[in-house]
Amino acid sequence: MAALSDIGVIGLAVMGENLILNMESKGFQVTAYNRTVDKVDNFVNGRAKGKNITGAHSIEELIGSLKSPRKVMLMVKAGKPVDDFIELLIPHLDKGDIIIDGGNSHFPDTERRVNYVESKGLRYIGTGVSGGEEGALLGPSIMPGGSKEAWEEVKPIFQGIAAKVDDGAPCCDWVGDGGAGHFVKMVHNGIEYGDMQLICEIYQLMKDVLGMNADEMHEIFKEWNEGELDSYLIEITRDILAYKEDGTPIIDKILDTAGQKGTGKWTGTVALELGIPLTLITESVFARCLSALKDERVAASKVLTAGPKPSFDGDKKQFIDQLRDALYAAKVISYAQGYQMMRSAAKEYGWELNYGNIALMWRGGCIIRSRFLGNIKEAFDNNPDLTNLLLDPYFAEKIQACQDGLRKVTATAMLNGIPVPCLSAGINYYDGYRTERLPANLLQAQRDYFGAHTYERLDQPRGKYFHTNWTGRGGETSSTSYGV
Ligand code: 2AM
Repeated sequence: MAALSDIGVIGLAVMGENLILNMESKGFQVTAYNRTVDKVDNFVNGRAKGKNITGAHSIEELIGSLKSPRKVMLMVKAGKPVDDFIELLIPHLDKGDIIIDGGNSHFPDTERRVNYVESKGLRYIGTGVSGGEEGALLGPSIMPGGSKEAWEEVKPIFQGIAAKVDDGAPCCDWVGDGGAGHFVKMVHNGIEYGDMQLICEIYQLMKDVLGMNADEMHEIFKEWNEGELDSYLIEITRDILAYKEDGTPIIDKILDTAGQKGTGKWTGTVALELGIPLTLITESVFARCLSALKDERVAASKVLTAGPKPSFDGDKKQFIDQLRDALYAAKVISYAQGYQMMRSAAKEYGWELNYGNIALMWRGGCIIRSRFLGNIKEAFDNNPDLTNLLLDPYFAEKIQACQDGLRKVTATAMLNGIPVPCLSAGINYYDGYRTERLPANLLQAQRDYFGAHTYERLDQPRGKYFHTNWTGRGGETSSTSYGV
């Protein structure tokens, strides 16, 4: 009889298969199962041939092949399939066994499943797995959360297969209770949306304002990737710009409508629910939505013809340096917003998040991997209670050095009629965050005028509320006193 397996994986789509092959290559024995059982045999006799991978043809066979405490990882479509498999697994599992969901589940679902599975005497982990198909095979970023006592059991496997950075540190650590792992994965995806849109805005400025061609832009991204912008997304942008089809850059032939699978939207929605100004990421989601209205945009371009035509008569080299600074500054702001949201969620959901470790988990293996995440890790390691990344001494100096570039680039874009929703969200946040006195005094006055919502005063202690009878008709009753 074959040795018992260290882990069972359900779901033989590419991500599942690649994770299994990764686990096996790190010395773990794995059992593979799939709803459509034919795929089990195809896999075992194909990519898994000759490896320490066992195929199971039923849930019973899968469960019977596992070492105790049993670990079963779901790599199936998010949503109902995860709940269905949990129901199928529960009757076969014993106290202390662990169900792991490695798919792209929304964190409230994971939060609910942790409670449910724990109520059955079992343990549950919901984990973000990032890095796409290649990451799954060679080393993804893994963000697990859920039943804390299960962590020691799965740690050797997860850290064994995760990407490693510089000093060999794995891009995987315990994130927190409940849905914390999938929450952090969701923020990761939102940040990915923001990073991508920022690069796209810079690209459009290079192309339409500076009139650069794909080869020229390729050279700039190549240079940037050797400096502090060094990251996977800059690297692939560099390579995309160099890619030719029949001698011409393929980028010039690709339709300008963006798709989305919804995880960026979740990030924006949750930010609104938490009341966090996650402006840059949210604009990046809307930018995709606007891009999708291709037919409307084509029609509008014939009607709304008033507006500047791009032109540039300044110092091109200087503007390219400003573009680099703008990209860096906006990226710092986007991450600052993402971290602010994680802090707020931790408070709301009672999670103890280690922000430095989160940066380390994203440092390698995933789409947003970058050199700069090493600096973010340092910032939170130096001060785990940092309120805002922009206030860390390193980043405060950096953002102040680069803000002028972001400002000039955004202004130039607007004067040239180039839409830059994310760059402008970045500079607006920077200026908003550092403004001691915003015009919300007027806003409070308006609210008090029409709704008797009251206001606090600069010349009185915080927490004391005042109402003015603005028109002489409203009386002295404030809304709090009549309970609206
Ligand atoms: P399948 O091969 O039987 O379709 C990615 O789609 C993975 O999720 C596949 O392993 C797929 O199984 C599984 N999957 C998709 N929908 C499912 C469902 N409703 N129930 C169970 N597994 C499902």
